[in-house]
Amino acid sequence: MSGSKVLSIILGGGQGSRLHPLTETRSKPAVPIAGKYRLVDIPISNCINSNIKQMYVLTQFNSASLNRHIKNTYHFSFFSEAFVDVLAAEQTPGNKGWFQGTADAVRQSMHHFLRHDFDYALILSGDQLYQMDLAKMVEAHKKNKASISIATIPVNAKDATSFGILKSDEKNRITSFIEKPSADLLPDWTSDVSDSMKAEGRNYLASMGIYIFNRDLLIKLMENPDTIDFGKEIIPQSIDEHPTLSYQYEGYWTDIGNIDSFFEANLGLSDDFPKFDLYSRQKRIYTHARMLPTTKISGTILDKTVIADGCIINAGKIEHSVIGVRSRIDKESTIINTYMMGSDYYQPLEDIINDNIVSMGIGSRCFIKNTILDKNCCIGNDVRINGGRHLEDTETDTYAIRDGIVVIKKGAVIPNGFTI
Ligand code: ADQ
Ligand code: ADP
Repeated sequence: MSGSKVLSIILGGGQGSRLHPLTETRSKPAVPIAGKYRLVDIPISNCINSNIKQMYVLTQFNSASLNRHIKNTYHFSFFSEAFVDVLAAEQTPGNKGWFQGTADAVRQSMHHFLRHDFDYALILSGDQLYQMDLAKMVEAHKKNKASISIATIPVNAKDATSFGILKSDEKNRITSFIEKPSADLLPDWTSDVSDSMKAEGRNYLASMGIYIFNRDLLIKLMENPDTIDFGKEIIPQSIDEHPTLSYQYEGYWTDIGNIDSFFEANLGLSDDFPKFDLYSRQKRIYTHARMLPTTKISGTILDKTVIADGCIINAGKIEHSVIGVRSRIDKESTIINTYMMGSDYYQPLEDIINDNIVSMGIGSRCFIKNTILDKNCCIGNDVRINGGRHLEDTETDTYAIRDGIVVIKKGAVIPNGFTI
């Protein structure tokens, strides 16, 4: 990548509410994942590991937790040009306020980008779990003299309808593209993929929503105010005119933009060999270094469980779960298939031993299954939450149910003996 300057633009989420209620009080990039990270740490870490160190995060609103997280985490040397800046949709005389779509978000922020001297704009999604060497993609873009590059991955027919699907020629130049084709159109969109991908039934080449644009072309394309989305307009309208490269990737990559996939991706980290490798030396994921004490566990049977720093665990059993920073779980409680995000702070001991206060964390003799507990939840004693497909989607002040997964809202207080 020597010699070329890359500016990274991370799309942090639109008005959509696919991660609701986790996005009720914070912007999407600030949603906590894997017990100690935030969603935005994934694309930022991929960039840092690829030696791309100038980043903007575009978000619909500027939440306090996102700003605090970025400020507390990404400290670059005073002498370096590196930065991570958050840009929220802003109302100016020239625009309507909210970003209308992905291309509109980039268009509305162009005046910030153009202050920088970059050759290529790298556009990344903020809600994907993957570890990719983005510098190799930039190299391929340059080598092939592409004007646009799209990272692509083979997917199966079931997934193909949720993505942009494309075909390319023998030189990997994209020849046709369709955004989220209906199932009846799929037979026309198969590609010649590798034998291992074929064996898994992954016969369709999907866009990963990761794009490289040459600077001048991006400026030109952003001049047309009628184009709102990359997938719906910019890409299909550009491929005939501007050489567009398919940069094929076959590693682990998953979209975590809704509650179901977010839940699965988090619990997947408790597998014996997780597909997403948090233990890699080369592909490290960065986050806020909190200086927390070690975790203390007593009398708990643990199976396939990931526990972050600073927890105090006296539970009876925890199985196939991810337990986040500063979590407290009391005696004889059973936790199964659950992602507990943890807490932002410790409560004073006098509050925890006061029977009249439902303390932060999980009380005694609880049963909690198929649940996401957002930060700072206070679950009383003898609470039973049995998530699963038998439950219908619903929402109250303290919890929501999405696809059978119970989501306890941030800071919710669930009284003793409550049952879901
Ligand atoms: P989708 O994921 O459906 O498809 P979209 O909803 O536009 O596309 O989101 C792309 C990314 O941009 C996400 O990270 C999202 O949070 C963010 N985003 C969306 N609207 C935004 C806005 N107004 N402001 C800031 N960020 C915003 C896209 C492509 C497909 C491709 C898939 C791969 O359109 O072709 O296959 O990504 O996941
Ligand atoms: P983290 O990255 O550790 O999740 P955040 O920046 O999101 O950190 O917020 C955690 C910080 O919030 C804590 O370090 C603490 O200083 C602060 N905090 C938030 N609410 C409270 C509270 N009610 N009492 C004390 N500290 C709080």
